[in-house]
Amino acid sequence: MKRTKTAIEGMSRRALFANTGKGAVLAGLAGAAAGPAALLGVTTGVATGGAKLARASEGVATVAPGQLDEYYGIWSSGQCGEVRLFGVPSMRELMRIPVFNIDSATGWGITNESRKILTEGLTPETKKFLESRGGIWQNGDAHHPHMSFTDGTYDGRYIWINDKANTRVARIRCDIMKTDKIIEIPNASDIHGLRPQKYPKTKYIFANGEHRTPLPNDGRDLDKPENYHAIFTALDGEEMKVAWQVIVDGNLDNCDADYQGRYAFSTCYNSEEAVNLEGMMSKDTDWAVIFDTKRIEEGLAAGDYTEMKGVPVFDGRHGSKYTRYVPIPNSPHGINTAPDGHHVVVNGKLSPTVSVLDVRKFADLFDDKIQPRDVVVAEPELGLGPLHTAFDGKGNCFTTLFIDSQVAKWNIDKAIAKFNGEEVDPILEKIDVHYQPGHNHTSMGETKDADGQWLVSLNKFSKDRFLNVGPLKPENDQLIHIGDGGMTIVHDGPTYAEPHDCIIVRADVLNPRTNYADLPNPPYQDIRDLMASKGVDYLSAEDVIREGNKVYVFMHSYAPNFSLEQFTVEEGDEVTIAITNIDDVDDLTHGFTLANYGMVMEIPPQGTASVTFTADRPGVHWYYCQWFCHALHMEMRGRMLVKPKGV
Ligand code: CUK
Ligand code: CUA
Repeated sequence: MKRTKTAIEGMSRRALFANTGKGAVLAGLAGAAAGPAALLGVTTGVATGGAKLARASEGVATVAPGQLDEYYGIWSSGQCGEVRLFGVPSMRELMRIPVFNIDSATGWGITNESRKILTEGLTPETKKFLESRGGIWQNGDAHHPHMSFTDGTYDGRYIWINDKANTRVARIRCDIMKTDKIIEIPNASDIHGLRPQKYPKTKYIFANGEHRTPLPNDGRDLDKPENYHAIFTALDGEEMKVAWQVIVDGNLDNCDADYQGRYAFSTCYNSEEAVNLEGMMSKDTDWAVIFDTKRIEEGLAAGDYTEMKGVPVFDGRHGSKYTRYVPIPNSPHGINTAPDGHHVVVNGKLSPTVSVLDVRKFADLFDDKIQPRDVVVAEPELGLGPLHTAFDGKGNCFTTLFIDSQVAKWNIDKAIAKFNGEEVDPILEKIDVHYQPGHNHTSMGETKDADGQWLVSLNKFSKDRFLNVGPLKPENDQLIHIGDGGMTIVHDGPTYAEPHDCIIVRADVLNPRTNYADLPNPPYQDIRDLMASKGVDYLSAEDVIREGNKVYVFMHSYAPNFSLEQFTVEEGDEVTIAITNIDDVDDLTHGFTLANYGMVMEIPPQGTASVTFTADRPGVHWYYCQWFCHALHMEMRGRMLVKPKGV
């Protein structure tokens, strides 16, 4: 196949030489030579090793058609509200998982099963607020997807993600890759940073309430910012219930946890507690706040808390025994624990520095044997706008520099040596990224199994990197090879708004099912129970059951048929349609779209899905399968006949 050389390929080579100097380029290529098979072995149509290397550095796909990736990338999507699965290193988008959004393909937000998940965890106030607004939130802002841990590494059970827009935390079960729980966090306003406990097995999910509001936020203290508070939440990730909360000083931004299972920590900006930009930037320092979960659990047992909306809330403001505040230069943003298990990198944002904390000093800090700044063991100056840091598991860090549009690679030990007065430069290399990076992530880099192979830089701007698609441009997620020797950009990946964050998980960690047969805790349990209570077998259902003005339409589907070709209801009936897909062929999903009624659902292999609506439009309404399933897929349809009232 003839391939046209693209502008990107032409550019990146030049950019590489221009930015890093010849030595670094050669070193980079040497690094690629030692790289994994994914980079070298499967690039198609290139005969010699030298040519492969050159092309790998020029941005060609690195996983051939039909080949599988070595890693799953689990991407957030910002204001799209969903989670996306990528293959790494190919950067192919594999799937989207609706979470906080309404999804037109799967009927997420429309089916009974998804609406239950979207509503059951809301507070009574929010439920009431949404009564006249369709019953569910129509949007979300999903930033931080993180997987469950066992012993400091991913265990493939769950993914949790925050919703900044409507103060929620959701959980995705990894056996079917679907959202199974969503809860609203009471007392907090806008959940931002989120991380699971890493050790011994994820119990708490730590979630930062970013914005400061009155507590409770019920109309009191409207314009008295001095009475506003931000709140930190630990929720039980298994139960999906809030375990406890802590009121803090300042705005909470991002958070992380240690590898020992005791401390969590968050960046705080706006220590000024101002309500406008000027005020928020007036001081030179903000802080990182450290939470001692053991002390908090002791406080819980001792009843040393106030209950607010059914949740134990601790006062963790300055002077509390449950927290410590470590001064950090101006408006820190990301906070990342290194795979060495001891160092925590706090990214300066408005300061060109990152501050490295040593968790081994936290016990002394809580015992007041040392001062807060004594836990800072290094503070290298890296460049302008450090936002987030990733790790290679070999003592090196990769920090995004938003303003400089670069990633800086630096060494922790060297940074510590420099902090202690030695004449060393901790910065090993810098690479241009395109453009303005936010989060970045290394393969398995947020676990003790960080393997130092790949780095993804999630860039906020793409500018001229892709064909012009109008004023709204995609973001640009760049794949960078980081094997020994140097960083090399190997792929540009446009993404739709706005993946803040991702994790890169070894493929063997995740083993999703291919169908819903004998699924534990299935989302459709309620509807199957309802069918059984009416004497209907979901596998052979073809029943229309009327109870007053409620009509139950139970079907099964098998390509290319619905078991009911038609059914009749009366105008004003409350209709519940449930369909089980009995096909047991791999990858055979059916759908149900009820035209001009706004009803749609995904009917997964050997799963059941249901919708309920009022049949308030008389006439003939076709329903059809919207998932291409068979040569006669277009014919997979039927009619709902709605008799006008009084006829
Ligand atoms: S935040 Cu967006 S770049 Cu929400 Cu993790 Cu840093
Ligand atoms: Cu079933 Cu298309």
